[in-house]
Amino acid sequence: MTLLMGVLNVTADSFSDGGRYLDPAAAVAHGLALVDQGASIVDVGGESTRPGAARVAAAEELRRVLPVVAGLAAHGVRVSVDTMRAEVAAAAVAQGASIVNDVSGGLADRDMHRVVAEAGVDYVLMHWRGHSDVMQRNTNYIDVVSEVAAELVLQRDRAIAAGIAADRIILDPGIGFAKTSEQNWQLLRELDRLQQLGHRVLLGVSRKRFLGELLAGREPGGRDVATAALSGWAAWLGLWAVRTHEIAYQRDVLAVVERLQQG
Ligand code: PMM
Repeated sequence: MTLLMGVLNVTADSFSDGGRYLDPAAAVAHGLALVDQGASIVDVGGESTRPGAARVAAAEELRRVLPVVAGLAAHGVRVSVDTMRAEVAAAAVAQGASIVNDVSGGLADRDMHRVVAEAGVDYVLMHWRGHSDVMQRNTNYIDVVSEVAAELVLQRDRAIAAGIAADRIILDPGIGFAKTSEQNWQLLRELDRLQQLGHRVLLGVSRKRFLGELLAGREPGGRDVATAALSGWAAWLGLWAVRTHEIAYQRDVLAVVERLQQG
């Protein structure tokens, strides 16, 4: 069954939930609410990756993320840490995170693969072509699905060479990261080609801009039904997990798909 990974951004400027959970107690409470609603994993991030965003200093990222990771882990929550920094990944694992979600796939910090290998935890390796301030200039593809797959395989091979076990690696096409809307739709149509690479696959489409474009400029908070439709598609294909802000609608959609698939 496809899992729900709830989004918990401890940031000032994420496009959908920025600024709401900067207080650690509020962040932990929201993470526990996501679990109550049906999330199996809570993904804690301290740095916004919204297109155009500037980077946050490592010390600030640590200050935001660590108390929230520790607080949720103390409640028995399966926590993933959304970071491109090896230093943050290592510290979060020490506080109880059991998944490192690296949107750069190891490209942003050359120590990341080694640190994850030493930690022996699951590793989400996302397709990425540069930091948020420049990524939307890197959307030149001839065949987006083949190129994303090939670039994921390259990083996957580097991760394995650094000592990460193959079955710890989860691939993610990086919807909205160095992709136009049309390229996002093409990747979504052909998700099965990523599954054929032999790893678990995670999908993150929640409330993203291409859904706002489809819905005549609808604001992020009004994109959860569209997100749920894609969660249903992901579940139908058998993806490992979907990363979403909203959980209750998503859980219902996953229950429907699961029931349909019971032969
Ligand atoms: N998208 C965002 C952040 N982290 N992680 C993974 N693995 N996949 C994604 O698609 C992804 C991610 C951006 O969304 P947010 O600003 O709402 O967190």
